Amino acid sequence: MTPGERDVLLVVDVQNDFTPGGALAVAHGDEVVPLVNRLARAFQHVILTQDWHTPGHVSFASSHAGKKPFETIELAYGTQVLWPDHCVQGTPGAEFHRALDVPHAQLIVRKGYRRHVDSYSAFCEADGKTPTGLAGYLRDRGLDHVFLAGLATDFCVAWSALDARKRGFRATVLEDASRAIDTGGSLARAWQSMTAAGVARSPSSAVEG
Ligand code: VGL
Ligand code: ZN
Repeated sequence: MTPGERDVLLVVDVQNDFTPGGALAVAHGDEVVPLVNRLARAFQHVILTQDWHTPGHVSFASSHAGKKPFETIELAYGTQVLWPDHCVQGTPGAEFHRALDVPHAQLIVRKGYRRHVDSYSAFCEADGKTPTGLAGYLRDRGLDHVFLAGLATDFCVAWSALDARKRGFRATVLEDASRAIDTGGSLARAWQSMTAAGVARSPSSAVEG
């Protein structure tokens, strides 16, 4: 397919902390960068997301006495996986990967910037009710098919794709342009939910241009 006027590429969290050497490195996370750069040139519309946490964020294991990264806790809004400190606002780890080359990106959606609420999804925070504004932005601009690439397949990519479907958008995950964290079976679960919700999966080579 050749991306058209109503198609948008959502590049999820291609940031230093999610790539090798980073605080929450996704295995082979840097390998998505050339694929994303190629894809982005094929799209008229590109949006980036940026994980953007406060110091002492509720999703950090270091904020909970006796807890280690990748353990979970129950919060008012549900189960929260605890992570190493990552993507703290204004730090080098929160910057986009240096090889990411998408100068024509039209919007950067920052998320997870409230200390007591996480946000994997680019559409809605983890409390399930606080919108980021992305759905309204897409509607206002007549964009109705979201193509997703980036990090990580089983968290921010999956949650964004599921929320896109909930809000009536088409959603396609470009599988080889994404990489997963895969903790506690999260990748298999993410694909189960995405398939059930009508999220399509496609190789990035299907996108021409
Ligand atoms: C992400 C865990 C914590 C992601 C963000 O980008 O998938 N994962 N924060
Ligand atoms: Zn995060």
